[in-house]
Amino acid sequence: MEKILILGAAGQVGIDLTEKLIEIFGTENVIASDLKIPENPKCKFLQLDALDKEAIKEVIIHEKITTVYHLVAMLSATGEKKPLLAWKLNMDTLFTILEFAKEGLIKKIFWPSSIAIFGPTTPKINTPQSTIIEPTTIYGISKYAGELLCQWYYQKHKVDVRSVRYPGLISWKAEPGGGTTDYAVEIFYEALRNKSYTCFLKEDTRLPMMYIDDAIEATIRLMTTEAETIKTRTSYNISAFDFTPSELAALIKKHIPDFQIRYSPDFRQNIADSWPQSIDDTQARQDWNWNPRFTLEKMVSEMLSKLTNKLK
Ligand code: AKB
Repeated sequence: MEKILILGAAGQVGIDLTEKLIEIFGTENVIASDLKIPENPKCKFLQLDALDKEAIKEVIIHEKITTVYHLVAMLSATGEKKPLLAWKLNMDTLFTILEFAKEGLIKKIFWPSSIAIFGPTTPKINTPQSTIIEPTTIYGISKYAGELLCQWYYQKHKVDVRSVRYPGLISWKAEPGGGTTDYAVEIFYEALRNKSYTCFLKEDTRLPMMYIDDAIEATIRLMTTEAETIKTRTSYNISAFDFTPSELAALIKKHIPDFQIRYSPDFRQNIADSWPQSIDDTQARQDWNWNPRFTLEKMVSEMLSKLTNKLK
């Protein structure tokens, strides 16, 4: 039986992923950790700083951890404001976990990459798995360096590290923080609370996005597949749908007719303009049967109904 440690369990992916892992592996086999203490931890929770190598090592040994889900990262927008800290947090923590696997302390690692690895020279429509990759944000640079590190540890040291490139993720249990795609979550809160939203991206900025349930499904599917079927040891493209702020607003208006959107683009516009508009995920579909379940329309209905309950 696997014994799992989640680093970054209180973040946007961590909250939903922890619940799913408990459902699959049982409460006794999952340990959640973060700097931030969650309100209602659903399993054993440890307050851990991902930069504290010794503390993590102790937990891994003491709890006989076999698998680490390493979700800690500083995202694109905050990373541009704190580049040195973003690099340190994103790279040092990955090195730590990869080294533990190399030493034989753990058997398997999940580490997410992002569409942020792509840059202005990448083909923007149906961006292929392998293509020109010249990211222009610190976050994107750190994620691409991380992908190559993962591949290096796999090839040189047989470390079983697996990864997907998340697009913008849309979730209702946890709010994202510090990303460029965060508007696609904020808009739902503001639509329900104030019937209006001022978007920090231009109305026609198209980005690849995914509902959180599909992101969790992709993560679990990749992590539970046979090691031999995983042909890509950098990170897999995964895709669900893409939209612009004005298209999303039009869909929200179908449910909330007096909803209004305004646009006031800020520094995040440049970041968004450097990223793809849509992603080709053929390889993930072929290698481990990836297939998203949520369409854009289904995601909008689900977000509005879940958040309506949450905000009551
Ligand atoms: C961000 O906007 O920085 C993230 C991402 C696309 O990885 N959501």
